Amino acid sequence: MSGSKSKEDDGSSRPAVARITRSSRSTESRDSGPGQYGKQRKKQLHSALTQDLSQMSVSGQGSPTPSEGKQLGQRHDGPALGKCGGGLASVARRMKIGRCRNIVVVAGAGISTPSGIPDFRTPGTGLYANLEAFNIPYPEAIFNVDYFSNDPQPFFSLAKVLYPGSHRPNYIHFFIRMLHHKGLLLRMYTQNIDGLEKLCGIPDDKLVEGHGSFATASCHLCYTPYPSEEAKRAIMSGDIPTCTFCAATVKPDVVFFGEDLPQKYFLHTKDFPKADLLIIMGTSLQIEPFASLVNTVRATVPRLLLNRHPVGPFQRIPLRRGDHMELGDLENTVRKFAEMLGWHDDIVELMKSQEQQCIATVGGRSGTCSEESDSETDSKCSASSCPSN
Ligand code: CNA
Repeated sequence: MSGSKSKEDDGSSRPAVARITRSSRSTESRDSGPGQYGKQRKKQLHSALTQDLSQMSVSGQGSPTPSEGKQLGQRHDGPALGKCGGGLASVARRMKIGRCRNIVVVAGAGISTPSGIPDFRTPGTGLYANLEAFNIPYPEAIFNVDYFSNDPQPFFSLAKVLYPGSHRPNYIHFFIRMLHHKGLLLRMYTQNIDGLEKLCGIPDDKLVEGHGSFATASCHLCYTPYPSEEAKRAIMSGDIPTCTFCAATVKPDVVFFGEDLPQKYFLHTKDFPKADLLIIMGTSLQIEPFASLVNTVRATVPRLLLNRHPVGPFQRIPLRRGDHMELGDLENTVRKFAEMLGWHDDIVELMKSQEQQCIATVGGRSGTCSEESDSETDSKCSASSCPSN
């Protein structure tokens, strides 16, 4: 975790780049609505639809009707132009011929919905649609540190759902681990706080948990560290853990709005310029600085969005050259991707062996099964497992 989360700290003692806080981004400014921007966008969309769309690489599960295509031109949030498919296959081809050896993954809550953890924004099932349970006035309050200071209960109720231990990583997590196993993962940047990346065996040095995690805890006021297991025990049994130094409420080191991101996040300044493929999965790209991070790969680097609908720069028509998206259920998409790469059986095998280890570790006891991270590293990628072979 960042050692410099203090809101009192004006950052003047550090270079400007050393402190980035988490913030929610306004959706209004990006939606086409009345006003000049809206008009320009409509015009752009209209001409784009009449152009040859071959450079757009968009596909989706299910075949969209002509009216869906039209809707897409107006508001880019439904299944997209299926007839322009091939994005996934084209990226898989690049990977197979060895042109992607430094892959960066940016992920969000959508990779964990198949594990039974609700995301924020999916209508109906997302946490934002089910706020009554948390008794908060507006969705972001749940991650607002001032709100937490007055009333930690809403966040603690959510924490009970998200605390590592009750959910298992799914096929998508293991696909990312397989990227590492094949020596292709430069780094995974996750916004998730559920710890499933670690649990599936993605090693620490390959992982940036940009919004922190439940692995450590500290006082939300003076940042005195607090034993994470004790914090968990208190929160799970409905108690409030308090700081041994100042008696303020302790919170797991999940990054709230306005708090600094962990120092590890700054690895992005090295990673993104080095990336030769960016895979973005299961995120609405509504939270900064993650949302803008995806724009920092080199202009020639392909970006692949795997999500239910277009988000961030993928809402633009035409797409940037080299941008691809595959829309639909993420687990199905990733399975399809793995099949194209010839990795499906390996992933299933990996999942099985991890589950067996988990059963052996936990035995009859309840609790979290220990992480067994991949011992393979990029350099150890064996000749037969390297996708270029
Ligand atoms: P979000 O805003 O809820 O967006 C999730 C995106 O994933 C949406 O675009 C969904 O359409 C898409 N999605 C969800 N499920 C699927 C699926 N099965 N197939 C395809 N697409 C799917 O969440 P973000 O991650 O963008 O927002 C960042 C917040 C959410 C972070 O600060 C997290 O801490 C926070 N969060 C994390 C978790 C977790 O750790 N599992 C859960 C809920 C919220």
